[in-house]
Amino acid sequence: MNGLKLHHITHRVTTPHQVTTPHQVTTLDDKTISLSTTQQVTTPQQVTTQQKLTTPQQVTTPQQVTTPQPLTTPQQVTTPQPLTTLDALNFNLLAHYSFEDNLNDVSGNGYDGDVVGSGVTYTQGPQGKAVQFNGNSRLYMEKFETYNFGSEFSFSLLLNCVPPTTGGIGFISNGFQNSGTWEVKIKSNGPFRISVFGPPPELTIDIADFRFNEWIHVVFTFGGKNSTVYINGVLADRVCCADFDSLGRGSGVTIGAFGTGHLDRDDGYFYGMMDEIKLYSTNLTADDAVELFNYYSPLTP
Ligand SMILES: [Ca+2]
Repeated sequence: MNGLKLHHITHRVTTPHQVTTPHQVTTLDDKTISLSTTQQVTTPQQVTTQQKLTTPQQVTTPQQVTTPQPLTTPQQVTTPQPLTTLDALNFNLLAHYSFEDNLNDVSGNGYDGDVVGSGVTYTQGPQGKAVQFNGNSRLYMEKFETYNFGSEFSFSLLLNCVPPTTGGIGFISNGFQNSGTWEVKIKSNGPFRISVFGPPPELTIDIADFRFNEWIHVVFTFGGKNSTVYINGVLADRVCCADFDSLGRGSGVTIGAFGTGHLDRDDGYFYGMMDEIKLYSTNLTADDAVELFNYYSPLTP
């Protein structure tokens, strides 16, 4: 009985060994496969969303806007500060004729001139070229027909005048008496005269010792109540006291002969040269006259 019992025990021990091992191996393999697939799916989703969010934040435009802040333009603007007196006068410049082979108004205001007569020539003057008159032509600036000179105006010019043989000489004007408001002339056998025509008084300055055949600088200013003439920067004469405006009377500016209103009596053609004629809309001071003269000096070609 004991030997049979031993045989039964060995049979029960071997069978459980064969059944348990294959079940455990398969379940372990399934778990490892399923774990590896879930890791591969989750990682690319997290990486792509973070990269897309961070890149637009780094390319921020405010960082590029900060570059134009260190601009040093105000330092460059400070250079033209030292304005000379002539620069300041140019703000009130109506017209400027430099006669560099033409009759252009180089102030840019468009008061260009035309020749009336057989023509003028250009020759060497104190400032580049000068215009030369031969006694049969004048210049006319038509645009001044609509300009009102008002209570203040001035002009500056360089001239070299041949003495008159017969009749008078017209230098520059915007007409005579009822046809204009001011003129510069030499009457027949008379002095060098600058007049402003009011209703009916007129302010007249006569210069007795006028110098011919040499370059001189003349400044005339009108200030509503008085007129002043400077020759070569020195006060020549001053007259007062009127109280009128130099109203426009429809005439343009004539240079080199008598102006409108004179032509029916005597043309008064000018012989000689002129240069750097400037007309201003203000009443120039004595310092301005000196400054202009010094600028053009020496008055030699
Ligand atoms: Ca010139």
